[in-house]
Amino acid sequence: MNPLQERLRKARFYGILDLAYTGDRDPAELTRQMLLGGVEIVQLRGKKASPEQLLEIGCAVLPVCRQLGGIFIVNDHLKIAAELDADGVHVGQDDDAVALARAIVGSGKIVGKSTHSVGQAVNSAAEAPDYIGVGPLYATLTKPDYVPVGLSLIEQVKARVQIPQFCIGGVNARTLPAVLDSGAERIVIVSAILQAPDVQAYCRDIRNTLDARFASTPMTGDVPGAKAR
Ligand code: 3NM
Repeated sequence: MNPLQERLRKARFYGILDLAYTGDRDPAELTRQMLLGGVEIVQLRGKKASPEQLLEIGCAVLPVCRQLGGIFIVNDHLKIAAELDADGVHVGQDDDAVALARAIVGSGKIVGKSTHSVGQAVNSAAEAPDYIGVGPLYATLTKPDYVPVGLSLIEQVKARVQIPQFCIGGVNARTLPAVLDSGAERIVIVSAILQAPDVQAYCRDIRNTLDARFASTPMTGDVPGAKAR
C-alpha cells in the first residue's frame, strides 16, 4: 500500500463538491471550507459540466487539497483525472472498469467504485478498487433515480467485502447517528454540506461526531493490536 492509499484507508469523511449545488460560489473556497471543517477526501462531480469546465475547476481545487492535505478525486472522467494529476477517480457501475481507470489515471492512484447491492459490492470488490461506495442509504435528490438500499446493507456488505466502504446517500447531521449505529465506518456527504449556511461549521460538526464515535475504534480489517486511531 502506498502512502496515498494508506491515507485513504484512514479517512472517514468524504465530501463531494457537486456542481449542481455550488451555484455561483467559488469551488476552491468551498473546498477550503470543507477541508478546514475536517473533510479528508474531496470529489469533484459535475454531471452537467463540460470537460473544459471540470478541468478548469479541478485546476483551482487541486492546489487547495494539496495545501490542506485533502485527497482529490475526480468523478467519472478518467482523462481529466489523469490530466490534472488528481489523486484518483471514482467510477459508477455503468462506467469504466477499475482496471482501465487505474491504467489511465496511474497505478499508484486511488480508484473508487459505486455499489448499490451486496452482489455489486462483491463483484466490484473483485475488481480490486481502493474503496467502494455503498448506497444510497436513503432517498436523495442528489441521485434521484436510485432506489434507497436501506441501512441494513452496510453490515451485509461488511460481512462480505474487505475493502473500505464509504456509505452514501442522505447522510447528514440528523441521519449520521443511525448510519453509524448501523455499522458505517466511513461516510460521504454531498447536499447537506453544500446547502449548509456555514459549510466549515457543518463539516466540523460531522467531524466531531465521527471523532467521538471512533475515538478508540480501529477500522475493520486493521491488524489486531495495532494502535487505534
Ligand atoms: N452516489 P447526498 S448516492 C453521488 O449510492 C451519490 O452511489 C450515491 O448525495 C450512490 O449526500 C449519491 O446529497 C448522492 O444525499 C448522495
